[in-house]
Amino acid sequence: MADTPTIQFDPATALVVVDVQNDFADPGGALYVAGGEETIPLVNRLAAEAEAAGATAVYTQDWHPERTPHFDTDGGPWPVHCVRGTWGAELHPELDVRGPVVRKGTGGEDGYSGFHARDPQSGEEIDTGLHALLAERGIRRVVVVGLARDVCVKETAIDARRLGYETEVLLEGTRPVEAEPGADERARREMGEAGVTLR
Ligand code: VGL
Ligand code: ZN
Repeated sequence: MADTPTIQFDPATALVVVDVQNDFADPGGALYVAGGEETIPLVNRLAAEAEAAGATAVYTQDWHPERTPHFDTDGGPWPVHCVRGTWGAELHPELDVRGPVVRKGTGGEDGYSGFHARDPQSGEEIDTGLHALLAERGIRRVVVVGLARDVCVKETAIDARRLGYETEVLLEGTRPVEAEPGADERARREMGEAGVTLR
């Protein structure tokens, strides 16, 4: 990984590690993202560097009820995954957790972004508390890694930008799920258009 870009961490920067959970990062997971586990050594290295520099590392966790319109069993787009309290919802055992964990999708809403969820029925926006947590620590810049690049990483990065954070996605620390062909390319374009820096 000699060509991995270095990230300069400082106390106003947060490393946001999105959904590195068994269902996404273990080949036996319900919504396995190809190569998801390969991101873990890099993510762990970045988290250690962040900690050493006085930066914050935060971890999001997809945390769904058993039944939700997010799942194909109830008319949604995804196979059942990250059901709260199950093995699939646990953070991957090789992930070093060096900061707070923020759960999303907890009330049956879609919860793609680490910052907000949207109720698929009412359209209501639900705050996860991540923005307040970062604001409290004086964070101005966010570096996003994790899974999946074209779903939750994308939504989290675009939301961070919208909330005024300087936002970077380190592509090597992410993998796409590509539920539809072209989703990853589209996601990269959308992130770029939103002002997210892709490295
Ligand atoms: C995700 C699909 C459904 C993700 C979460 O973490 O990217 N993707 N729920
Ligand atoms: Zn989900």
